[in-house]
Amino acid sequence: MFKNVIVKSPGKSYVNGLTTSNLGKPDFDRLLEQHAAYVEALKKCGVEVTHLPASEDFPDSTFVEDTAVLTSDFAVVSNPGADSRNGEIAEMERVLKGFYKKLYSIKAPGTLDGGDVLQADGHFYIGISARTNQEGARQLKEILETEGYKAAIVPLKEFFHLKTGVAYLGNNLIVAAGEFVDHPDFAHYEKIIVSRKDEYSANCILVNDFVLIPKGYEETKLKIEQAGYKMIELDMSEFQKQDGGLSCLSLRF
Ligand code: CIR
Repeated sequence: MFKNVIVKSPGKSYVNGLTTSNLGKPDFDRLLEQHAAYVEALKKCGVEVTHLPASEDFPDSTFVEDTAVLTSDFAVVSNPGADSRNGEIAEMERVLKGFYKKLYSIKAPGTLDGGDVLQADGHFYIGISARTNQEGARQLKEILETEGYKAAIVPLKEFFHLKTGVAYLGNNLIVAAGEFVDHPDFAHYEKIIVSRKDEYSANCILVNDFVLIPKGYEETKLKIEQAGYKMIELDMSEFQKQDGGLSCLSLRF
């Protein structure tokens, strides 16, 4: 069970953040509404929400997931691979010191974005992407193994971050899209397979009794409901425009 989440409001500079998508400029008012609905959904899941104020100097900093990897008893501050985002970790490290006695950090030349790290019970998967390099992944693997977890490094072929295409819902069940559908590292899991057209919905999260998924992906929603989960759907359009998924907006621990 998660007790806590950390979220961070998007600032006005959000619309100038990094993106590879061609979905248009985010609408700031809709963005704030969508962020507020996300926070309300987390509260419904029974977690305590630590809500950080916006930082105009860091346009992408609402995507807090990329700044750390958290477990119940230690935190790893990441070293984000995009220059414009790297400074986000200073605030997060301060915040995490309020929750954790044991903090590790990923150090240069290693880079790592939290969006490339998936936990499935005692096993972590660490993606190598445009943001996470081999050295960053190696450092995290070493930390996790020291702490008694298993860790596997997964080079990505097509997805932006590892969790863009795969989620873990507990009970040995993953939600997989694209390159992860037949990936040998995930062969031993039960799978909900996400179709190409619904690919964005592979980035969903289990928070205690609910699965949060982006709105508008009926096929995936139905499959997850049929697997016995209660769902909360969230409009994510203004986050999707900046390559952000549902998991990216919070750190859960
Ligand atoms: C970025 O390019 O860093 C942001 N615009 C989106 C980050 C999304 N984070 C994630 O998938 N974990």
